Amino acid sequence: MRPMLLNLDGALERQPLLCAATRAAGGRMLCARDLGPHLRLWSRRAHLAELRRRLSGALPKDAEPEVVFAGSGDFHHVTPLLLERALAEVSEPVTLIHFDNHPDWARFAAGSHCGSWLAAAARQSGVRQVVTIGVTSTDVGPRKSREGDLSLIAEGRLAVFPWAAPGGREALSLGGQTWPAITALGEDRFLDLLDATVSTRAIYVTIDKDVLQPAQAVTNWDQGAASLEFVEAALHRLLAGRTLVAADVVGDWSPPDYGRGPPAWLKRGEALLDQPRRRPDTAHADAVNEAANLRLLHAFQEAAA
Ligand SMILES: [Mn+2]
Repeated sequence: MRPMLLNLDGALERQPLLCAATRAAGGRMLCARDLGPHLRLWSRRAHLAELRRRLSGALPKDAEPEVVFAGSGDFHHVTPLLLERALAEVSEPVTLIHFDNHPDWARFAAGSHCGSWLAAAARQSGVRQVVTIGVTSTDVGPRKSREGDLSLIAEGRLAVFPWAAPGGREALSLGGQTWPAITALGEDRFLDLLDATVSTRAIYVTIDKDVLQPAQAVTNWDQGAASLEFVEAALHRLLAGRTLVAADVVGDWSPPDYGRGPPAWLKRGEALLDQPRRRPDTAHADAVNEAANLRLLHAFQEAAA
């Protein structure tokens, strides 16, 4: 398992222990900070295409699976690119395991959005199903869920296990499907259910650290209630007897930089509406996130060994 640091916002270069662990495991940092403002929050296709070009040039894919750390959750829409790289190397169906406080299933026509990338990933050939784990956001509630691309559920491509279901219910019902809330079921029984739900031998894992409780990650988004111990236990359970084809991790807080011009104004407005207005202490955020990233890297390395 080779770590790769995709530096789009400076968050990862402020994590010296993660940088050292990456080098020690034969990985490296790809610096693309010039693309960061264009990609942040949402991106036109041209900038994603430029990132794809740089990834294939600078990080030639070999047989070893990679775990890519990509900085803020505002960049979660790089996951389809990273998944595409991984799928090119495998010839069997893959399940995408998605830890997140949000469903990331919104529809967005103008390119790709950090809240809209899920359908593009779910519909890549080679992906059999997507399993989203840990959502507490009201995005899955009765009113907001209408903004989502629920055809993924109708097509049997998506399962969503919320941490807690909207309105304090014990389960989430959407598009004719019902999934129990993790807190209602209990973590151990949930892991049994998760294991039974994932029907493929190969998995790709994407983790947005906003799924974690605020003591264990500092992100640009509203956060959930899962613990790192829960995520580690889920990875351990999923990877017993399965193959990890690759993984990515986002959710490192960084001060938003959208560049200049009209897209930046739109993004600033949108962030004001959608994101918490806290401005955490950068050194504290970096230290908390670095500790979480190191634990996740370790969990992936252990599973791949
Ligand atoms: Mn996300």
